[in-house]
Amino acid sequence: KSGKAVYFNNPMWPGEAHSIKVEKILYKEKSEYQEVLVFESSMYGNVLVLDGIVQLTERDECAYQEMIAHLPLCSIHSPKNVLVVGGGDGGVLREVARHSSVEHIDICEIDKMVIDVSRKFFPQLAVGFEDSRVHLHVGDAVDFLKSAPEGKYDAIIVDSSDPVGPAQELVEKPFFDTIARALRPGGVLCNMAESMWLHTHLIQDMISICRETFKGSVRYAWASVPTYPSGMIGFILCATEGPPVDFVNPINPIEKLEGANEHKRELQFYNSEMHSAAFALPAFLKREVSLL
Ligand code: AAT
Repeated sequence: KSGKAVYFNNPMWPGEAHSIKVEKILYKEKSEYQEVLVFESSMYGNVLVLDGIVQLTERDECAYQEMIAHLPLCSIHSPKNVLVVGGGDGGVLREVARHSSVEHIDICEIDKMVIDVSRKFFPQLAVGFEDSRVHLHVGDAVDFLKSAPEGKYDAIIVDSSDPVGPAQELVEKPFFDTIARALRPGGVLCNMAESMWLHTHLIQDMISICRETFKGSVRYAWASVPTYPSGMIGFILCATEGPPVDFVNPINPIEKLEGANEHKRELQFYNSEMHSAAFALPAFLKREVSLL
């Protein structure tokens, strides 16, 4: 009884719930920040759930991790310094590591339990931590970015949870200010940005904050991810003032990157066609968030 009430009352999608059949609960603990649950499903492999919200499944994680990493990294020439915010499962690191131009990858994840659980139950994501370019920082990304050196990063990828728990501040203006400061001129941000069906207002707010903060281009892209609310997820892409960035037409196409597709596992979802197509938006969204 109470379980149902919890899932249908999530303020991010009131009155809605998506169900995935549980074969076996593999792990359930309260960390300092959230409830961490891993279960084996019948159709989607192992599933990671934080505070009752699906963060990833083995079956469809490829769509989210590949898009959030390659949309920004294929939009600039030879990215070298990259920061991942959140992403404690390691999946985004695995994707960033395909780019041989990258020399240094910082990751700032708040919850060590997510990292430990991923190492145990999601080895094909946690493999991302094994790359020698990766430097792990366990802590709040808000603090990490406040003290990050100015202009250090070519790209920042915000792979964070929904803004109801520890990720609350990650959708607010002061956080975006620290990101813009930490990026080099012409550097890029790719930020997880919810569902256009459920969160038009949140997307609108994030886009107006980003337009104020980043003086280069600001665009919205999306991809199909069946186990996320409404079956899709969006991304906001922003560039700081500097060499102009055309997000829609990748200047650093993955197909030309040496070894990117042989790197331990083949790409499952991302290619240059998916990249450009991701920026095509439905009429209602263009109108409501006044996107070009
Ligand atoms: N890779 C896909 C999964 C995620 S995980 C998001 C991560 O962000 C979690 O591990 C969470 O602990 C971390 N996080 C949350 N707040 C902070 C913070 N303030 N600083 C650093 N890390 C943080 C994303 C799934 C998207 C789900 C969409 N519905």
